Amino acid sequence: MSYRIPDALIGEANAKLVAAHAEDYGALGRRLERSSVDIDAITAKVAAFAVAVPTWGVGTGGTRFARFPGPGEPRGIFDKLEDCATIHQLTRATPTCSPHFPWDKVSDYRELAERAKALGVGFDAVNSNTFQDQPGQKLSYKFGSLSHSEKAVRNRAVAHNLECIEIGEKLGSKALTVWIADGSNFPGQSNLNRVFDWYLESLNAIYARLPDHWRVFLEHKLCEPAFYSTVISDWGTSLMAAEAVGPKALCLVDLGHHAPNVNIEQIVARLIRAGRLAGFHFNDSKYGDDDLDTGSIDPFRLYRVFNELVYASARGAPGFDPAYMLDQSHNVTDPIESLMVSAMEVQRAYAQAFLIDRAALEAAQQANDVMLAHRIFKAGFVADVSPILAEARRRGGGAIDPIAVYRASKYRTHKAKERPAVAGSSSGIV
Ligand code: LRH
Ligand code: MN
Repeated sequence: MSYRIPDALIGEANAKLVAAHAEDYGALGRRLERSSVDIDAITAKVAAFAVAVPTWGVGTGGTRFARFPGPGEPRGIFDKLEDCATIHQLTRATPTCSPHFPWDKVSDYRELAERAKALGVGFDAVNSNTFQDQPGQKLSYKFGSLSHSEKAVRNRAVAHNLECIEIGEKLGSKALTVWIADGSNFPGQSNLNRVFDWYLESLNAIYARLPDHWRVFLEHKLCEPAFYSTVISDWGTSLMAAEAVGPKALCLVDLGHHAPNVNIEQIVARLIRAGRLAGFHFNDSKYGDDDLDTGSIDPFRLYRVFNELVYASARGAPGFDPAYMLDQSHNVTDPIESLMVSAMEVQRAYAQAFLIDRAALEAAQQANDVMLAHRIFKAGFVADVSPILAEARRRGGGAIDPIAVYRASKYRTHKAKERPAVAGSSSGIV
């Protein structure tokens, strides 16, 4: 029988913390009341907020230089599901995971769906992979996939995406995320126009087979692994493609996929206005697609993004129904701890965005009272909403302090015993 953290351990730990927590929650509640903000209303919003865990993120990540796997590494999707369930058990913020194929390929998807159900984890968007060749693959993706110059390779890439949809249907997923590495490293290597036409031809073939109520998420990325041109390099190209194939095609924003200092919240505002915001791959970065923990480098940026999301939801923006997912690589931390903290940081930005007095902000913006507008805008970011996040967890049966309970459970030590290290095992990317 594989080890699960006993819920009693959460109860015992919460019992020791609840008095101090109640005091903090009460104090924050009284403070917010003075600005006619109902703390319980925000706690309810946070409790209903969910962000999906990337299955490829629960194993230790690495770089092209090295990967330093830790004890109890997940050996495959069944172990990954256990770890995803543990993250949700303690945070109550991550009821679904986002799988990646063929990394999470199994022979019996009904068995996988049943195991996930038993663990209380659902499946969010499925991710296709036409950026790596599989062992023995003849039609290589070296020079591209959905935009490859050879029809046979494009067809192979389309077929893989259709297979991902079939798998997703068995798992109860409702969306396909398509990120392609296609691009070039030399000026002149590829025809920048024709590759986009080929991509659209392939995307149309995938779109034609998208089940009802499914959506396809197009993920743009500035560069890497291609370093001169990338076929779907920015939100504008992604939006052109989405509008070219149909209303079920939407644009997914991976925070790390932009040039440094790009104003991502404005891109989010434009995609919301176009009714084409698919959702997010949350992470953080300082230089490139660093895939660092969400909120670890620039939590104010995350807050500015959530301001656009809470504002869109408040005004009932048409077609606004984004999917929230994490997409990170954990090279030096326990991936479970990083994913728990990152899920809570996403919730933090969400809760803080509700503390903006939107009527006062509107008036200050209208009056061009710059400093007043900025201070009203930033008021949410400087508020410590930790008691709200803890209360949402506590009410959901989670831990007031998930990291403390996780460490007290010795979950990783248990898994190290259950999961003998597999030489050459990988978390996915490396
Ligand atoms: C590409 C990306 C994409 C995934 C991959 C694991 O950089 O963000 O979302 O397929 O990481
Ligand atoms: Mn991503």
